[in-house]
Amino acid sequence: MEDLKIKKGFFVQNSQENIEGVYQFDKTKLLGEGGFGRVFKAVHNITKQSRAIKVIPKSKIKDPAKFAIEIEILKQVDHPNIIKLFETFEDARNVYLVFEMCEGGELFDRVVAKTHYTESEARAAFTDIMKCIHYCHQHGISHRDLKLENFVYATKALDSPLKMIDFGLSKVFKSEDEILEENEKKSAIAAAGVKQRKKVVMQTKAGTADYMSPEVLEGNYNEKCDIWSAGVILYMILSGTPPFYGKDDAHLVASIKKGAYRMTGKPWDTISEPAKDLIKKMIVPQESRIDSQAVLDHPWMKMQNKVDDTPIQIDLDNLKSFVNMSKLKQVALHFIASQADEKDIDLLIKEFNQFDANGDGEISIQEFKSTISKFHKAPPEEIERIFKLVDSDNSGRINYTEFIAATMNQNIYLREEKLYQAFKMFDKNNDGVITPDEIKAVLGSDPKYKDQDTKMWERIIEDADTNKDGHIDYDEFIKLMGKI
Ligand code: PIT
Repeated sequence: MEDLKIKKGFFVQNSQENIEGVYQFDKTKLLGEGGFGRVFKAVHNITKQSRAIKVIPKSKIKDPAKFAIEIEILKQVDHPNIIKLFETFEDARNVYLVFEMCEGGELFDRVVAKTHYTESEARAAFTDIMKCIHYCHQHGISHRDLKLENFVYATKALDSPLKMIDFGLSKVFKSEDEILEENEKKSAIAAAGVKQRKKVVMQTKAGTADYMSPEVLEGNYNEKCDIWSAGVILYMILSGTPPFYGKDDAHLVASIKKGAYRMTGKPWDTISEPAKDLIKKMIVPQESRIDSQAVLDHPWMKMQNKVDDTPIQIDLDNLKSFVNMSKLKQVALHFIASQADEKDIDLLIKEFNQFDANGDGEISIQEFKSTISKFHKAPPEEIERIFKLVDSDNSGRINYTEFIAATMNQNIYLREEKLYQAFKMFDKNNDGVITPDEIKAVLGSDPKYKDQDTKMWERIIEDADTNKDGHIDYDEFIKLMGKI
């Protein structure tokens, strides 16, 4: 059971229920409109939580296999700066994707409203952007359609985090096995102090012309195309104007292929040299373009934004108690963490970022040890043991949802509606009890567990099944969750 993996994607369920019975749509609040569907604001009838729901007419789904990739990517990505997909619905006419509601509007609109950002405002926004690009590239995903419109602010606050949306054109350029293999190689190489690089070629024309790299226009490119687009975004945030333009598409394409852009005159003469240097290393031909790690390591990115960043005390006790919880409780906490509202966990997100020194959206054992040791005198073996247990999917790194699950405190997860939702997520047939088969339906969706014998699922139930009748009723579930 130690090796049972918990992945955030397990909890993104596809429902055949009538969506109108679950969510009240606010058709006056159109949040976005893409080639593939429209995004509306909606409210959950019972919990009253706001959601952003993308409605995709089935008639628009030309290539079901490609569409399935988008959903699969959205289910798997787990990063504080990437929009969260909660659940999906399907009826005769449409597919519905239920996302977290970001109230802060598009990055595009804030840039336009301000004409352009100051360097430190730009750095804050661009750091969020690069963190999710780096995370995607590390996980073998390229977005391929990066533009200002594809980033929305989580809240209306000035220091709100940005979230990446719309993976409609994204592509997996590496399989999970390749990534695992590469991670192993990387650790070996890191130990030897050498960096290595791989080459993967993608071959479709994708994206919006303004942000498109010349090699995308030619149709022969790799994930570096995202770095070009990010360079165009940085150029636009800092100056308020696009680097390439043309009176029509043909002229725009010609301007991109030529690759010349202006960085003199207003407002460029007041913009720092490091900022210009970074752009020059991003908007260049593919062969000499830097990668996401090098962008994050660039001197301009390292210039301090805020001086009042007082560290948050890390509470080792929360982590310790998570480690000792029964598997079922851990799974339920993962579910609640995966569905949590940003405002309930804002402090935990800050804590997560404090651990994640290199900003790749995951906590490595080195990052974990060095952060913990700033606050606690725990022996290294103890810290390592805790790390391994919090890393529920055994990826060797603690990801975002794992961290939130392990550090959330009871006044978040012991709320009646959270517990009820978690119970309902397991209780597929709505008969008021959770059975081993239902546990299997949630956790066994990973092909790895397809052939697991039923014993494993029974054992998960056993701990919480106080009256030993072979299943868990709501009372037993509540007791389990309340136990420390
Ligand atoms: C929000 C707020 C908002 C837009 C969205 C979500 C859009 C999300 C989205 C759109 C897509 C997609 C994935 C996510 O493929 O203003 O909370 O087209």
